[in-house]
Amino acid sequence: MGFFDKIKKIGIFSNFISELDDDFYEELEESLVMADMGAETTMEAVEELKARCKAEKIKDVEGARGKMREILAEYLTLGNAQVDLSRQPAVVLFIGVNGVGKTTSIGKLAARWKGEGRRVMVCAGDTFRAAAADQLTIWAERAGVDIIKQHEGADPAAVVYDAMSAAKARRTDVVLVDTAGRLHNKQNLMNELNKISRVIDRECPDSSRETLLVLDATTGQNGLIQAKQFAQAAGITGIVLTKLDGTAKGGIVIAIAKELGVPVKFVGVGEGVNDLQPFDPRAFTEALL
Ligand SMILES: Nc1nc2c(ncn2[C@@H]2O[C@H](COP(=O)(O)OP(=O)(O)OP(=O)(O)O)[C@@H](O)[C@H]2O)c(=O)[nH]1
Ligand SMILES: [Mg+2]
Repeated sequence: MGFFDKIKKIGIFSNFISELDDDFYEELEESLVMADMGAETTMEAVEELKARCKAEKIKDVEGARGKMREILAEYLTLGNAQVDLSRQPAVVLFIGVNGVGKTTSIGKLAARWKGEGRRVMVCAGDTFRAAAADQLTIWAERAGVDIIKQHEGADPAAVVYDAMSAAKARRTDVVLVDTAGRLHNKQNLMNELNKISRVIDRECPDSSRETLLVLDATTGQNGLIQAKQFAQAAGITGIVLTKLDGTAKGGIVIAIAKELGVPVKFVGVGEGVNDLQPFDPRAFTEALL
């Protein structure tokens, strides 16, 4: 069963009484918190809904449902949802804690962009474990894209340097950079990312840049905490929310988008190469409500 089907099953609005009374708003709040939207975001959204229903004299559940979708869609469209690949070689850096799906998402996106006719390269910036480069190599071969890697334990910034040089020489359109998974409170995160950033600035000063934070949707509210800490340390331009196939609680997307003002750019809905989709706020809120 796909994520949207699961979410539909929650049917936030389905068993509601027909009047917009206190019970209605209470039950709505409960449902949104259950869907992982977070207490704070839920309360703000429901207050906003009350205000709009009052101002626009909406008195029925159907009308309220439409308004709620409108409010959540507004939260989800803060910031630019597109990935900027306009100035080549565009560089897209993937960061996030262990096991969230960074390498897998890179593999899927490399295949997608290659399929769109772009010249794609992946860069094995996770030098922490030898297996990391092996895993990325398999994805690169599958997608038919270039890979730049070094030995285990190499300086990630040195691998990125190699990738930038190769990308310029080969006229690559986009370089996807993998990084080692790490806890958001590790001190060296900022140092390492800064070093990588300086290499890119020096080698490819005119390139488009994105830093995508990869989050596992099944971690719920903890994802919001991770997102806040990474945002402070690294300046993220977008979120990739993975493993939505494993949860019916995608409301965390709304909490993150609203609280950080950072758009969700892609969602992962499975382990296969085609299981990564551009995030569609309208389809999402319609499925949720
Ligand atoms: N069901 C499902 N599984 C996913 C998705 N994305 C990734 N995975 C799985 O999650 C596991 C970890 O994925 P990786 O890509 O290795 O994660 P990572 O962030 O690179 O991990 P580290 O390099 O160890 O930090 C793998 O088994 C993936 O197949 C998704 O959208 N849905
Ligand atoms: Mg990895």
